[in-house]
Amino acid sequence: MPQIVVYVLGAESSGKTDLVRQLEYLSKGKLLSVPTKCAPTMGQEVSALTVSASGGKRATMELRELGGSVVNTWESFIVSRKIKKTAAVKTKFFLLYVVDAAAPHQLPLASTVFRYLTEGSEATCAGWRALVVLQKCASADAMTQEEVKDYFADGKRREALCAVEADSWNGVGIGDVLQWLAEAAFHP
Ligand SMILES: Nc1nc2c(ncn2[C@@H]2O[C@H](COP(=O)(O)OP(=O)(O)OP(=O)(O)O)[C@@H](O)[C@H]2O)c(=O)[nH]1
Ligand SMILES: [Mg+2]
Repeated sequence: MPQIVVYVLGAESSGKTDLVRQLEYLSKGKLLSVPTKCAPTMGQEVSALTVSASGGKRATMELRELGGSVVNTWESFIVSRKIKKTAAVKTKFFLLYVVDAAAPHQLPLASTVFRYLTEGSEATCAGWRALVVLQKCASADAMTQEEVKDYFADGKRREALCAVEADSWNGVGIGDVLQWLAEAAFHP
């Protein structure tokens, strides 16, 4: 089984830490049912998540959230983790890109950074499986995934772009994110 590293990126206050907490809870069969307070992530937070796939298969992955306030240093964090790859153990990298569905004003910057990190063969996250997580989807006037997808990719990339609506305050879509991670983990 290859080593799996999942980067959780997104603008400040988009809901990354809250999402990670709910993923950890749901992976243990529980769900947080009250809103929680999270301190802003200063730098990087690393945790482990175990996901289950069909047939009883399980995979443990390393989750790395980078705070939105250090967006200027995301690349150097990622590059230093990529350098740690050893020839003996294959490492797969995935990206959970969290977007605040209730903050349309953040969309231009959020999508520009996503494209910068993922588009083109030289991009830092080129070739990674990526899921755009539209967080806080139960908020009033939340944007839908169809409304935001055009910002994040064009043409064939747009058609292939995976996105999910989620709300970590009530658990909506958290199971879908876990399922996406499990499928990605066991995809050849
Ligand atoms: N309405 C709503 N608010 C949420 C949800 N998830 C998180 N929040 C709130 O959004 C704020 C920011 O959440 P965080 O998880 O700390 O955001 P973050 O993306 O980790 O922020 P940084 O670490 O600073 O980059 C907090 O006040 C959360 O309680 C959600 O599903 N719905
Ligand atoms: Mg955080």
